[in-house]
Amino acid sequence: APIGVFDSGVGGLTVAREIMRNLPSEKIVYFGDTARVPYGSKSKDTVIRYSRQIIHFLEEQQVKAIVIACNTASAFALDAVKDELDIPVLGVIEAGAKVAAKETRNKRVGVIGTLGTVGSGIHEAYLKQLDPEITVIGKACPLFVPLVEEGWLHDPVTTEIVSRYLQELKDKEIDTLILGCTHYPLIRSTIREVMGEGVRLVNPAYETALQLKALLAEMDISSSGTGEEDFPYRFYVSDLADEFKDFANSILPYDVSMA
Ligand code: DGN
Repeated sequence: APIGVFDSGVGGLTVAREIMRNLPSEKIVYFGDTARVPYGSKSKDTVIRYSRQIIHFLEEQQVKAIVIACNTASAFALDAVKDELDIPVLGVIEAGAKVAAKETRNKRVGVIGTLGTVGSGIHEAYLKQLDPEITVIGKACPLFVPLVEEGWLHDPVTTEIVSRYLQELKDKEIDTLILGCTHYPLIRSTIREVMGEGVRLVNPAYETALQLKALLAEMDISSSGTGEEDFPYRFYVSDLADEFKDFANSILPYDVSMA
């Protein structure tokens, strides 16, 4: 059975991509809610409602586990939905928080994400649980998503905006930064340049793929991957399939076709 992955739109492809790389035997059914993106500026109740609908769709696709690739949906909906399901469901917050807690030396961790994610305080809750001495400095960076979707990954305008948002985190001397939004790994090099080499960048997409791998192994539901299917990935969206496909083709090493 495949892994179900969903996101508010295209961004979750950074999570799907890490699952493809790190769990190459697994099939994936991806759902991008392109008709209702962004989730980052919507209320908790609305994001829970949307997430339930998508989870229902993924269950109909007979998935064996679900990854909520969207940080905002993970922050708002994971707790609400996880006990309603018979299959395991992972968000992207926990794995990133765990690695950040382990990596920080000065116990000053920065978190960047949408307004919804940063406002939820969920990273702080996880991090404090892991180590009460950690100080969490959150900063919502709402302009990053449109910059990435515009394809301005290496652009002076992006560097300027990244510098403006992240100055506060530099001033507060964080040594670890969680990239708490699906799109941010795609501007990682600009964030790295602005923050400097001394700051450890945590990519929750990658950490969640590793967590998923461990979970599947532990539950003994990993796929052995017979390789009989030439393209084990299916993509669904709620709108704008052509735009989704263009974005997917720009970041995945496959020619994506839509279901
Ligand atoms: N996928 C969202 C997230 O990771 O928070 C970003 C896009 C959005 O809904 N604003």
